Amino acid sequence: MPEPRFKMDDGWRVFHPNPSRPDFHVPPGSVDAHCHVFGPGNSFPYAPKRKYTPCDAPKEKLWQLRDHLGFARNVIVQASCHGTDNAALVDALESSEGMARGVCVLAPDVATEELEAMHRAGVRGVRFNFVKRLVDALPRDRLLALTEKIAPLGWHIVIYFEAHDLPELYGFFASLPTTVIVDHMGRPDVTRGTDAPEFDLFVRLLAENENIWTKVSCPDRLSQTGPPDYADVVPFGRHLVERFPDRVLWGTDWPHPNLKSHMPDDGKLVDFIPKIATTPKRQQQLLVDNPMRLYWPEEFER
Ligand code: 0GY
Repeated sequence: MPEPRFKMDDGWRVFHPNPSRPDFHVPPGSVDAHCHVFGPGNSFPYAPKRKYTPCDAPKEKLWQLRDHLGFARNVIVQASCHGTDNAALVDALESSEGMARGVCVLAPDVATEELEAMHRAGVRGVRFNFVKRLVDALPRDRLLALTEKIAPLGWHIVIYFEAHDLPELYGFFASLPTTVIVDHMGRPDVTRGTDAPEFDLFVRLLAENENIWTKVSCPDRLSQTGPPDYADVVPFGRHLVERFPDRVLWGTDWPHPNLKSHMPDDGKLVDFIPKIATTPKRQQQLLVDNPMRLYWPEEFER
């Protein structure tokens, strides 16, 4: 074994070594629409400007988890520790036999040929990250220039921000011309309830902009009451699934970067799904129809 080139941060929590098998059986063809691959760092070095150094979380482990949880497909999102070098992502997509799609992160000067190569590998979106502890966000004019670059490919935009930053970002998000997916329900403060002004503003963002979707993911990041039930997050997820049933996605967020409180058992995260998508119809929309329509439209016939 070669010496590891990177040492994970002190206190970094490694993904669950042995997740339980979920009680909830996901529908056939389900998509885990938010997960990551990290490295391995010796083959795919972490970015010099990263804000954290994770444990390696290679594609083979992701495929094992997919099969263990009963999922069929993945959408892999480029994480900030890899910066704008999407090589690990592309490598995973290329070895997925068409069963994974990707969301990349782009430098403003990305070449058209590079975008086209990523498209061939299965990339279908770009992520704009506004979470200050993770990245120094690009100025808006550069992000808008990127939206023009991706337009010919029909890609969408994934946005990641925290609820307290939404008032300032609202107008920018509403102006985006593509389908837009908001990560992790816009990261509400769940101690404040679903009728708090911040969550209300987030719901308004979706109500007023039919091109904006959200991932009802990451109860483990948002919860104060904690595992295994994440009970305080249920009303938020359920509200969004009921109000916007054809604009919601779900993902494990494996390997769960930067979690400090605990490392979730991925099987228990799957058992969270029927609490927020309470009927077979809603589960089919959340786990199959919506992600297939967005990421595999050529295979989606409904
Ligand atoms: C997530 C959440 C986080 C990390 C990243 O790109 C990233 O590094 O997205 C986080 O720390 O909240 O979606 O993986």
